[in-house]
This record gives sequence, structure tokens and C-alpha cells, in this order.
Amino acid sequence: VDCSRTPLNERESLTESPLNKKIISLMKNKKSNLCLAIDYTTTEQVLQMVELAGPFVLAIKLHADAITDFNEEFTKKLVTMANDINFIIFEDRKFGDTGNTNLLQLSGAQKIASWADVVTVHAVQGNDSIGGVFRKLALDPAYRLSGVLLIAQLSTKGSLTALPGYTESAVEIANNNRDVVSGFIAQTRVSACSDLLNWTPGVNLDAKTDSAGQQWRGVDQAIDIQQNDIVIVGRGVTSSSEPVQQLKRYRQIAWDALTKNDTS
Ligand code: 5BU
Repeated sequence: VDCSRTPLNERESLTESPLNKKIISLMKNKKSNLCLAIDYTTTEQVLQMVELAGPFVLAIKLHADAITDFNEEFTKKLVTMANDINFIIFEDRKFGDTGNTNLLQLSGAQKIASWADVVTVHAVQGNDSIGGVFRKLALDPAYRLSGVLLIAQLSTKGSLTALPGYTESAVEIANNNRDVVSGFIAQTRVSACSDLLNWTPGVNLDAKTDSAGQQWRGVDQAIDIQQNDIVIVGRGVTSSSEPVQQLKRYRQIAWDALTKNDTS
């Protein structure tokens, strides 16, 4: 399969997914294919970083269950900021259970489906636990949730997603559920389909590993060589003493890498 990318303008008109149309249009308007992973543990720290980062990023990725004082006031503020500054709210919940349990968790204590635009879902649970439940909420306008990202590859050392056939099976699940699967979390582009976006974590310009299994590589490797669309950067920005400087740096390098061959 030729997994090289189609230029953004073409992809915007090709995709039938309202979520991906929104994502691509945001990317173009903000000249950003940067998603910031804010893994802070208090709502105050997270909101402060959202305010700083909002103008530079396409999306803000959270782990709601890592925030010790998580509450509804927080998600209200987050949604207001997302609507004002224009970014996608991405909850990296990594759902991976029976469809029924996924559904309970989506609308459970954290009410994820009501504030997140997109959530991560493990392919390991199989097609039937993914399609029905996520589609039910993502296509219901009563919920903010509009799509899912299927985890086709993890960035961690020794991940079992590297076992033969895993990634291909994840791509097959995505192909069967195009109306609800917006794209993938992967290391290297996994599908040539231009309407499926490839988001990639494991990006850091100044470090290679955190000695807890994470594997980082640079933006050129992630975008230019591995043909991903969107880079997810966490500690490269959030552990820096000058986060705004880092946001500008990552955004520029990632955008240049994505658009350098776009002629349309
Ligand atoms: P980091 O600080 O750049 O390592 O942050 C990366 C973020 O992406 C962090 O929130 C992880 O939970 C998330 N992540 C990842 O690193 N690797 C993966 O394969 C997946 C998610 Br899926």
C-alpha cells in the first residue's frame, strides 16, 4: 500500500466526516498540526496551560483520570475555551472493554462524551465492541463526542501492537466503521486512505526516552519519514520552563514538515 499523504486541501474535500472536515479546516486556519498532551494533575495547572497553548495547537489532549480535582466546572471552562480559541478536545481514555462497559464509561462519572470531541479506543476489543456504541454517541448531536481514534500502534518499547497482524486488523476495523473512526494513533502511517488522519505520540525534539517505556523521536522522522499528519507532544512542552517558546518551535517545525510538499 502506498501510504503517502494527499495534500490537505484535497483531503478536506475528500473526507465525508464532519469531524475531519473540522480538524482539517482548523489545521489550515491555525497553520498547526500540533496536539498538546497536557498531563498535569490539577485543573488549575491544566487550564493555565490550555490558555497559553490554545492559539498554537490544533488539539488539547487530556487524561481526565489523572486530574486529581477533576470536576464539571473544569469541563465547562474547557469547552468554552475550545469554542473561543478553536481547538479539538481530545480525551485519551483508551477505551478497551465490552461495548456495554464502554458506553457506561463514556457517560459515567466524568461524562466524557459530553465534553470531548474525540477519544482513543483500543482495537484489541474487536469490531463489534467498537462500532455500535461509539457510533451511537458520536452521531448523536446531544453529545459533543464526534469520533474516535483507533490505536493501531503504541509508542512504547516492546508494545504488543507490533505483533504480526495487529495493526492491519486495526485498520480493517477502521475501514468497517468509517462514519465513526476519524483516524488512528500510530507511529508510522498505517492507511493510505486520505480521510483517515494519523495522529502520532512519542515526539520530543530534545530527548529519546523517559526510562519508563516511552520512545521519542523528532518531528522530521514522525512527519516526513513516517508520514503522520498530526504530532502529539507532551513533556517536550509541558516540562519546559519556556512552554510558549517550545509551542512555537514544535508548531513551526511540524507544520513545515507537513506542508512542504503540498502544491495545492
Ligand atoms: P509525552 O510527554 O510526549 O511522552 O506525552 C505523550 C502523551 O501521549 C501521553 O499523554 C501518553 O499517554 C500519550 N500516548 C503515548 O505517549 N503513546 C501512545 O502510544 C499513546 C498515547 Br496511544
